Amino acid sequence: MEHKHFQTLLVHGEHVLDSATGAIAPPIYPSSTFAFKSADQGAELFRSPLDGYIYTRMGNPTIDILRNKIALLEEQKHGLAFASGMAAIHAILVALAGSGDSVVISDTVYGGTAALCNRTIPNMGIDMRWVDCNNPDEVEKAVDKTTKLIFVETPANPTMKIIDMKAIADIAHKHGIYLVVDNTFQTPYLQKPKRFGADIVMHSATKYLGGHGDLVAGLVTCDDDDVFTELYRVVCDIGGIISPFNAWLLLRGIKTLHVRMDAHCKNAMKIAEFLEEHPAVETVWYPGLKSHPQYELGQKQMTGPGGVIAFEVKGGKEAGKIIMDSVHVCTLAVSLGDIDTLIQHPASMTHSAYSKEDLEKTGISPGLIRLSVGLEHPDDLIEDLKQAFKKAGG
Ligand code: LCS
Repeated sequence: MEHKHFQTLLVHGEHVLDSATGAIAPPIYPSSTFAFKSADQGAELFRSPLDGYIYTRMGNPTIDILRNKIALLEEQKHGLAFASGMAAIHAILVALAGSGDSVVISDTVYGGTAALCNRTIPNMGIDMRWVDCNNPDEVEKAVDKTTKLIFVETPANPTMKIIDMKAIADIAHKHGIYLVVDNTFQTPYLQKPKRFGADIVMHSATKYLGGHGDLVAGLVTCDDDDVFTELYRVVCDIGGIISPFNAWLLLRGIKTLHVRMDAHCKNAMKIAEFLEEHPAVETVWYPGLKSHPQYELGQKQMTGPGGVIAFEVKGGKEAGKIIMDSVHVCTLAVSLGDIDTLIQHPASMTHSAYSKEDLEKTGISPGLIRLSVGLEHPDDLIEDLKQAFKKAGG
C-alpha cells in the first residue's frame, strides 16, 4: 500500500514485518560474512554483488533496510550508508572526480568538510574551487570543462546562510554536471533538495536522523544508476561502511524524526525570539525569524526553520566564552541535532580548520556562538541563557 504522508513513510517505509516471527523491529545481522549455497552461486554473486550477500563491506541486510529507507525519504532511487558524514562526502568526491578534475564548493560548510577539501582531496589532484554560492555569477565563473560537481550546504554550518538550490542546479545542469546538497541541517522532513534540482543528497546522519547523540553515520541518495555504481565502488574499495548495529539505531531514530523535528523547530523559534529581544545579544541568525537576510528564500525551500541558531553577543568572543562556561542546562559540546541542547564556538571549535581570512570572509566572526536547540522545556533553556548572559555582564 502506498503511504500518502511523509510521517507514515517514516514509521513504516521499507520495513517488512518478519513473516516468521512477526517481529516489528528490523533484525540486526552482525554477520561479517555470508555462506554461499554452492561454489557456482558464490562466483555468480561476485559478478553481481547486490543480488545477495557476500561480505558486510559489500552489503548487509540491516544496512540495506536503511539504504532503502533514506532513498524513499529523499524521493531518490538509490541510497548508500557510510561510517560517518565525512566518509560520505569523501566517497562522493572521489567517486565523481579524479586527478585533473575540479569541484566547485560553497565557501561556508562544516569545518570538517573544509578540512577534507583543503588537505586530503587536493592531494589527490582535484582542484577545489571555493565560491560564495549566494552569487550565481561567481559560481558560473568557477565552472569549466574540468568541473565535475558543485557541492553546497544549506542552511550552512554555522552561519545559517541559505543557498538558492534551484539557481545553483540550473548552472550545474547547463554544464552537464551534478549538484550535491548536504541536507544535514534540515533532513528530508523539512527540505527535499531533489525538488529543487539536486542530483545527489547527503547527510551527516549523526545529527537529526539519528537524533539521540549515540551514533556516527553518513547517508547518500541519488537517482542516476552510474553515480550509484561509482559510489558503491568506493564503498567496497575504501570500506567506510556503517556497522549493522549503527544502521539499526539509525532506523530506530528515523521513525520519530517528524515528532522530534517539530519540537526542535518550536523550541528553537521560542529561543530565537528570546535572543532577538535580549539586550546582551547583538545579532541572531535563524531561518524562522523575519530578520534572517534570506527569510523569503527559506520559506520557499524549507517547510520548517530547523533547530540551529547562530548568534553574537555584545562583548564578542570574551563575553561568549563566559556564557559558554556558565550554562548548566545547555551542554558545551560540538555536534548538533541531539535531544540535548548543545552550545559551541565555531571559530575555535567546529570551524577551527578555517583560516582567519576565510572565517572573516564567510561571516564566522570571533564572537559567533552556535546553539543546537534540543528537546528540553524552552523556558528552562531561556532561564539558563539568561543567567549566563548576566554573568557575562548582559
Ligand atoms: N555535514 C555537516 C553539515 C555537518 O554538520 C557535519 C558534522 C558533517 C557533514 C560531517 O559529519 P560526521 O562525519 O561528523 O557524521 N558536523 C559537526 C558539527 O557541527 N559539530 O561536530 C560535528
